[in-house]
Amino acid sequence: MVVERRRLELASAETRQSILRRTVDLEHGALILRSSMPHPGLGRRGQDAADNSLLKAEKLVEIPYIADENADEDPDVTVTLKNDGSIGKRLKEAFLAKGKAFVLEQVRVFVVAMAKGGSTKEELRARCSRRRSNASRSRLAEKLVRACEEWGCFRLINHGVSEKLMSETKAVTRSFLDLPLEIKMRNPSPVEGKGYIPLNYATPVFEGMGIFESASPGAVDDFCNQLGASPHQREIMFKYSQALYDLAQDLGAKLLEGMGLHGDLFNGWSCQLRLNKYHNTPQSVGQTGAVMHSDPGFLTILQDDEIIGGLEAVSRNTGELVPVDPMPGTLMVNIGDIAKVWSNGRFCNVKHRVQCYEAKIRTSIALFVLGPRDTKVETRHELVDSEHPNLYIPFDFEEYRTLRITTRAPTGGALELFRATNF
Ligand SMILES: O=C(O)CCC(=O)C(=O)O
Repeated sequence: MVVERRRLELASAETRQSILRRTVDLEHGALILRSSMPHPGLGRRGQDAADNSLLKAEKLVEIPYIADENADEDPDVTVTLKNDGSIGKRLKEAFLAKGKAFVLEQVRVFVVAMAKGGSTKEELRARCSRRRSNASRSRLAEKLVRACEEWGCFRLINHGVSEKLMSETKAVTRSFLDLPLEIKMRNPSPVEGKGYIPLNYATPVFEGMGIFESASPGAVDDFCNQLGASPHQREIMFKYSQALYDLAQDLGAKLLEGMGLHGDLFNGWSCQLRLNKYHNTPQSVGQTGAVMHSDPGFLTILQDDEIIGGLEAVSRNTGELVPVDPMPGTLMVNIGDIAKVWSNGRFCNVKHRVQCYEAKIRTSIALFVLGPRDTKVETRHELVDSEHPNLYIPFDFEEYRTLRITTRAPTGGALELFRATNF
């Protein structure tokens, strides 16, 4: 059986490690790295007229004669590209490193099947699509883990929360934060950071409200009662907190999968929804809206302002502060202190802050997945071995949260108090 030349179209992304444009596509399992650097032949952000950031190139892959008797060999393939510039060269290298094995495997499967009399077209198509969906699911899980390790933050696209619900929730958030002070004060703050925080000396441009245990029955209703919310506002807040909670559970499952672990993550954990408003004025431009911190919990799913930037994250590799540009319709994920403990130091509890870039109100909504309510925070035992001794002793999440405040250690320094001494 002779397999003829095949024409393949491969896509490659700009690989500049730019947090500005780092996205994880939850639906299609693709990690898209978008560059904000101009690229020859492309627009300002490496995008084409249709706003696509992926670079496509047409290739010709020539495969030598393959028959059932030599289907197990590793033949040389020739790759010819129309674009033989630097992008073409990288595509070619990427194909030879990753794509070749895949293509040859498909060819082998085909050859073996044909030697046995052949599969029907439908069988082949069904098998292909099953394999593609399994492979892309686990590739996505691995990419999520890598993003947690390398940056501790990433943007999600195709996350399943509708743009309509996102923008309705933003509108409700803005209307809540525009309420008179005496009404906002009804959102109590028994513990720092859990309820309403008015503008104050320490945070002169920041004000925020909170729904503690937002996934517990009645929590959203109680919050809405405090503010005298309308049925519409109530419905939106309820739907959004549910949608984000479900997304968090999904992320937890994918992180487990990416780490090769079983069980469940985040089931029965405390969550908190926060509504944030930054009163940016001409006088505050250049000042800090939210001081440098890491998030205390495992992860935060953030709907940042769709227009006004200001969020900045610290690169784990270089220590540089990198602006995180708004990207409407996406959700930002920040990995927190508890994830660092859980992963035995593998995940990065990203340090971040919010700066005032321009004199316009900035609004954001954050779902914090905090920590287990009834059990201790501890490292997954599968991630501990003689080469990776356990870095932390088990502790209560609330105890840790209090220590972070009392020791004034907003960037995770209080974790040192729970360091194991076994190394
Ligand atoms: O408002 C933002 O974009 C970020 C808020 C934040 O850092 C946080 O809630 O931890």
